[in-house]
Amino acid sequence: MGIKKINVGLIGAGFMAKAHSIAYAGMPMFFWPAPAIPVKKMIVDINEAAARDAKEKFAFESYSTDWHDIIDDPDIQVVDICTPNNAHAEIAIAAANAGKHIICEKPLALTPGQAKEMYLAAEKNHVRTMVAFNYRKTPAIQLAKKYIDEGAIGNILDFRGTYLQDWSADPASPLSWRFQKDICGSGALGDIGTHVVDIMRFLVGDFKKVNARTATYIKERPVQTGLADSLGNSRAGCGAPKGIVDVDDQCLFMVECENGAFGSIEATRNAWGRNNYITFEIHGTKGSICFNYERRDELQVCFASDQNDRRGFRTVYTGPAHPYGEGLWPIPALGIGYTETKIIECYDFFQALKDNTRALPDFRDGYAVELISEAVLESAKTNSWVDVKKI
Ligand code: SOE
Repeated sequence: MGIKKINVGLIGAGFMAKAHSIAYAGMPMFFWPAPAIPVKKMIVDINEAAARDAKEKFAFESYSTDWHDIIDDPDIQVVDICTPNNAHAEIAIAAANAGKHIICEKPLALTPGQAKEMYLAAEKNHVRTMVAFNYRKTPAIQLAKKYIDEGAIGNILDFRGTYLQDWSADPASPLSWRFQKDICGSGALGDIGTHVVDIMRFLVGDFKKVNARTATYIKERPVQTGLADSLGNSRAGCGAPKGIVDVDDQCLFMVECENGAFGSIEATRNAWGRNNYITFEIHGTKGSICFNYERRDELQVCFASDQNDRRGFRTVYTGPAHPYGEGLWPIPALGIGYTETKIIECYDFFQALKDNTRALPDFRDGYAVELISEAVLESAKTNSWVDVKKI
């Protein structure tokens, strides 16, 4: 059919490499004719055994322990960064300077300064970018966006969002890179809070100011043995000496948007019993929308225009009639998973390359989120409202 093949080099062989590799393989199977056929050329990890294993497991053509091999390979057009956060900037800037398109895991960088350099390098070299805030790709969240854009819930008054997990609630769970500021930048805020920030920016609009509290409840943890991030497996840290946690375990903040809407966002990885509890509720002048990722096929909506003896929340199960539905499954509620969000992300990225348009959310959005994170941390430190800097 003459569909273009685009070669991908992926850096970092952990959990995200698995998600992205499945997406490269699955995207053309869902969205046909595909905007491109991604070809898994090379996977890199500093741990040779992990790189070798990942090549076989995720079906790459080759592997290396040096990410420069991807940058230097003229046959690779897309660089996919799935490393811990502290490596994003250097790799992305090198990739942009080599003229390669980039998809980078979130949060984009350790600081707004780094994010700005990444964004500017991409602009200068005219390469396309995407930051992997995949949850906004959930069809139910895209449907929420459609209803909002159509005016179905009127002007947005407020947004209340959470991202709650419990994998770090056990003090015996190990000190992975996600608790070390020089590697991750911030804790619950950067790791998961930024997903909700991205969703709120997508659905409600730009942030004007924030007022935040952060806390670190577990101040030291057993140093992790082994390289792979074990995401809270307390056996991985068993008996090891302890190291300092220098990032937030929890953050909670109020938001005022440029358009006047208010919001609140809460993120923690210490909420026993909560697994991947991304929720939001949006109230508008003509209706409300509710979402819970743990029931991600469903969108709860209430329209004020409904006759008042039957007004209330109704459940819409996403399916073929909804965003991306033509490519996904033929019957509503067959089930959208984490994989599907990554497949849609991959589809949007390659579609943008084909159309030569922005692949949203891109490095500009990632930079905007970094400016918000900076304001949140500053607000928590100074105990005051802080204006979010403009790009
Ligand atoms: C750990 O909190 C984590 O893997 C996040 O880093 C991801 O962004 C989230 O999707 C799942 O949880």
